[in-house]
Amino acid sequence: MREDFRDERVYAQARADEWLWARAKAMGISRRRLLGLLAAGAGAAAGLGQVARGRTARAAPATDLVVKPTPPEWFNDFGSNKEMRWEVMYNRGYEVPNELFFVRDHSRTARVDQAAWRLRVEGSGVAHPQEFTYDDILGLPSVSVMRFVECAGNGRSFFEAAYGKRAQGGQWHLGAIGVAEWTGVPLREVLDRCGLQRTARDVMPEGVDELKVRRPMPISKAIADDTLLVYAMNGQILPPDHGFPLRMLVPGWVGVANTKWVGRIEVSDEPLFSPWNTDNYVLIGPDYDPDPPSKGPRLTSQVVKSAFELAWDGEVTAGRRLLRGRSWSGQGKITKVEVSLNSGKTWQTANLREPNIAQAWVRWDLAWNATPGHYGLIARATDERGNTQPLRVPFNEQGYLYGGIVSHPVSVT
Ligand SMILES: Nc1nc2c(c(=O)[nH]1)N[C@H]1C(S)=C(S)[C@@H](COP(=O)(O)O)O[C@H]1N2
Ligand SMILES: [Mo]
Repeated sequence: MREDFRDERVYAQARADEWLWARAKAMGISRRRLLGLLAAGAGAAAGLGQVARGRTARAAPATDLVVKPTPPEWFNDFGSNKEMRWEVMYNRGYEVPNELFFVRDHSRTARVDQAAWRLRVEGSGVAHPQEFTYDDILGLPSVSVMRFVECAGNGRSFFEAAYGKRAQGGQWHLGAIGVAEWTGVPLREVLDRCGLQRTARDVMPEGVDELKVRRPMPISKAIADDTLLVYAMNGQILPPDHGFPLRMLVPGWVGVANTKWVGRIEVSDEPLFSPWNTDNYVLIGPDYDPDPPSKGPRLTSQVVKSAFELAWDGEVTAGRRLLRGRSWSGQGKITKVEVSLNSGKTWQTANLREPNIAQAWVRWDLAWNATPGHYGLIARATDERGNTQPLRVPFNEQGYLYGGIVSHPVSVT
């Protein structure tokens, strides 16, 4: 049977299985013996450095997939992906604390030994390929910026709400986003030290995770002032789940560009391709044309979105309430947020609170005299470039960039 590699889960599982076979082979374990080990249970296979899942073995407990605690009060659980529940942000500060930050792992969190780790920079676009140790990186000029990291699939479940047809992938609501203060070395500083050539065209950071996730970007984005190799998050050492020892920050762009656990960077005179810009993270659907070798337009910036700091389908007690939420855009600052308390019949303008940082988000609020009943609350933001949230967005098979307005169900009791 041919597997459908457009399905991210199938793709990831196939890659994980290949990795397991390769690893077993390297350890001199035959295919037959490996199957025996797997049949004997996940524990026996753990000696291979990982627990097999899916087709060949029982699912590993979800707790093995990420390192930090992810209690159900804070996160919706999608295996190796943990969606932040928006109610945890109610009336909180600007950034998302590291403990509450969503996690998106294509396979699982990589555990990296900082002493053995190296960053290798190579390819036709650099004159002097080089390796950097962790200390080398810490010794380079650094900056701190407040930015979001958001999964391209954030809001995916709303394709089903809009079209009655489910897009492939985790059915996120709106919690696959977080804002943090990221500290690190501008990627340009590292590339310059490797003799970046004027002919360089594409840059592809690669993770040391099981799947070696690697998502190319154009040189223009790679040398931007705020495109960073990050080693600290909200003033703490980068946690394992978020890419320790080093991750990319590619502001405003699709989450997958923010490669975690970076171990290698390829700089090339030629356009670069990987499954993460040919098969995945491209728009496939009736409104989009293929762009060979990619199956559709390759994703770059995130779109405008808004979320209420409220439980999904939650309850609010009647009375004078302050509705709160946040809006963001990959393309600039948010300039306006409108809220409808009656499913779009009438709109009011929300108060924006400082700070309002481009490619991060803005907090907003609106007084609400809540009377008992069921409500569909809608927020619609506009950014400084005039991008706003449409009624709905064209369907794409993998459910990316759902920036349409969303009706947030709430009961007032
Ligand atoms: N190496 C590697 N980098 C990765 C991923 C991954 O699975 N492996 N997931 C990407 C995706 S799809 C997203 S949305 C972000 C999520 O970052 P976070 O887990 O720190 O929130 O990391 C990106 N970087
Ligand atoms: Mo993502």
